Amino acid sequence: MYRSSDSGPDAARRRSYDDLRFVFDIQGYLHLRGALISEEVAEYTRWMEEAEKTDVHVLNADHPKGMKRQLNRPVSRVIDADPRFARFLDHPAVEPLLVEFLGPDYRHIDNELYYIYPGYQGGPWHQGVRPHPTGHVVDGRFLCPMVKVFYCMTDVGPGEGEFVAVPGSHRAQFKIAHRDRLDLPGQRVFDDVKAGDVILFNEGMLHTGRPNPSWKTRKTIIFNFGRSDAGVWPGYAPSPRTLEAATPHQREILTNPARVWAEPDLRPSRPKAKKLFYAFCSLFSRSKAVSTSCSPAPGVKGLETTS
Ligand SMILES: O=C(O)CCC(=O)C(=O)O
Repeated sequence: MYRSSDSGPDAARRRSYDDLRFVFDIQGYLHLRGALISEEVAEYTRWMEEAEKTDVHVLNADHPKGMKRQLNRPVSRVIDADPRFARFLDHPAVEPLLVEFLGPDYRHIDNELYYIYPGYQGGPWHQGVRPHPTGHVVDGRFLCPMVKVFYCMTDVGPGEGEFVAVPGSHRAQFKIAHRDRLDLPGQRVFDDVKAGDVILFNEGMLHTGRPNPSWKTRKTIIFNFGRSDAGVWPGYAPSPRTLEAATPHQREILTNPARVWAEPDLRPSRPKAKKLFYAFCSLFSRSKAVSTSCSPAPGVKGLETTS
């Protein structure tokens, strides 16, 4: 409900977009409920049933060593198993958000059909990239190095191998011991998911999958993205057949200038002029007045990217 007279579809669209950007910034993730319509869920479920039958050794016959870095639970490189899955590179439910968080020329890093089977013991807590003091917002713009998209293809309730994350940890200033821990303080367990929901998150956020003591399999189509300078994760370079079948825009997303993934160095650093200034100040560090005026400014003003 809004009090202002700023109404109409454009205003509503702008406001909901602003809301999503706000939430992604502070939480590090978005849970887009009902992002896929039921007809889509039914269609993609049929694609998945076919892709599950893929012989992953045949799929990777061109580069068997690449399989070392793949999960294949049940199929990594699912766009190569069935190029129709390239749809998830620029699905309209997420594309504008990827442009906002990664830039208009965002790139593919990896993709999977990812299942959490009954009996799964749970994974280790991890982050695909380091946290960043401002959550990768610099000068009012996102420069996230990695954003992952989960197209959730099954309902997920409590005790069904849920995805779990620590909202806000993409900007954590302190480390937390997370080895061998099932629960972390501040975590959010995604136990209210419906088939057709999309979860997308900043890979700087701590996350993992919980044990699955149920009889249900949690099924997700995962697509992972980076900025224009991102390379693919080893073992995930798309096949020529996939590139040929893709649309021109999808082909662009699949065309990484860098051959393999490397995290860009976004640690705060001082611009050169400031560095010289501080060096000059340190020469006179015995003078109280000078050393006080030279104390480094707090905050993020000195953030630079290496890309
Ligand atoms: O959904 C899950 O169980 C965790 C997946 C995950 O950690 C990842 O894709 O990085």
